[in-house]
Amino acid sequence: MVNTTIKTTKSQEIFSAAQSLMPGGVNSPVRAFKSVGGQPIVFDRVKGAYVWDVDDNQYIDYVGTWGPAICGHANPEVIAALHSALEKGTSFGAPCALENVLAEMVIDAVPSIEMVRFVNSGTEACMAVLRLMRAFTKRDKIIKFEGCYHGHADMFLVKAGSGVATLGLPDSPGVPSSVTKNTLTAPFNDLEAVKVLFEENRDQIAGVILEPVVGNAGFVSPDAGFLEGLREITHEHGALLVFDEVMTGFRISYGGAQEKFGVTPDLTTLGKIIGGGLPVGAYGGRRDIMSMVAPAGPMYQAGTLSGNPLAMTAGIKTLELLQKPGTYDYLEQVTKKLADGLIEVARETGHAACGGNISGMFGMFFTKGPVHNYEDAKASDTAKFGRFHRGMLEHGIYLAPSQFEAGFTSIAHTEEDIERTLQAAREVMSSL
Ligand code: HOZ
Repeated sequence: MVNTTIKTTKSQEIFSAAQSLMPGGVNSPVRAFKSVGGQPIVFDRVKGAYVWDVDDNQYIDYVGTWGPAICGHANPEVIAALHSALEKGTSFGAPCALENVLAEMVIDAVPSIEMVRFVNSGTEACMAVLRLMRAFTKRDKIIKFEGCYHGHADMFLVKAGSGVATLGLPDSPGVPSSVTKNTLTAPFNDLEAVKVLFEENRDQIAGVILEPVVGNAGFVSPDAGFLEGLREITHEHGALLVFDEVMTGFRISYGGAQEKFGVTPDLTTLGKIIGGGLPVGAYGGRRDIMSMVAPAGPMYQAGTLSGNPLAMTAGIKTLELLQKPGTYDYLEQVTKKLADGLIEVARETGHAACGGNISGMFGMFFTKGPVHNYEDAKASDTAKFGRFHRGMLEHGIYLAPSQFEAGFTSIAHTEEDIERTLQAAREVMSSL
């Protein structure tokens, strides 16, 4: 059933030509496959659970354009809605009714959000939320967690996950220490470390920001009591709790991690799914805090393409599709089958591995684990992951090209897709 001899001549030609046109041949570092070796495949088209490269090889996709494709790539209903919206124009730079519709959907779904501001990416949402945390509390310091990634803004590039972890980069040149001196870090799942930082920086910490389920250091779940503990500590110190739900929002449940775990932060950032595959981000939260944002209040943040009608349309249709009964049960069912199956295959073939899933988000590390934080994740055999990744690609399975990224499924993935994937994993792991 599996294709073990893919031809990727056109991909190679295009990627070689890209080298002199764009840094590393890409517009976002992880895509370059640097940490897994070999060359990336160049995509031609996507549909449902599948992607096709320019050489016409088909793959079962577990990246889902890094999360947004939860209803399957190029979902016909999303595409039809976009066709109609296109007829009315591509950008307004003025209020439009679609913004109200998506805002209401987000406010209804996400427990912490009473007001929302749409932006164009998760990075932008996190930059803005940081400014808001500081404006509201009149404090400068923040706490983030090692291996968590909140976009590429200067003040978050401290012990960051995603591409920074993938490439093993030290904190980026070009980021002045004067900017990061107020970014304190702690290991994920370590409440004691957070308490110590608050003690050492009394009345100076604006808040704590985290991915409530980490996706940018690979998939790492919060330990029981961790999110609740952060809620208590931040309350106690008059600081804000911010969930970066760019990955988890509308993915691990309709209301995100805060609904799943029953812990309500003060502010939340979103992206990916709420744009249905078009560029969107959002930040929102308590009305009293959001009322500080201009023009309601003095904290400035703006954007020409914010609330773009096409992005709003794709987001609205995607959320409508997700509201259908059974969506999240189905995502849990197929993703659990995949995540458990991968660990079982690793065990059968003699590889130390650990991993898991929550709804349509999953991960697997080549280490016996358990993985509670970035330090644990780094114990993973990344060279083995690279060989596994390449083998899976050759068997028609497209996985995130980094050990330090979560995987994503969609409602378009079938049980048969999962079985084919596990069969491929069995063949590849047997040969590692
Ligand atoms: N930073 C993204 C994943 N966490 C990768 C985005 C991309 O390469 O498209």
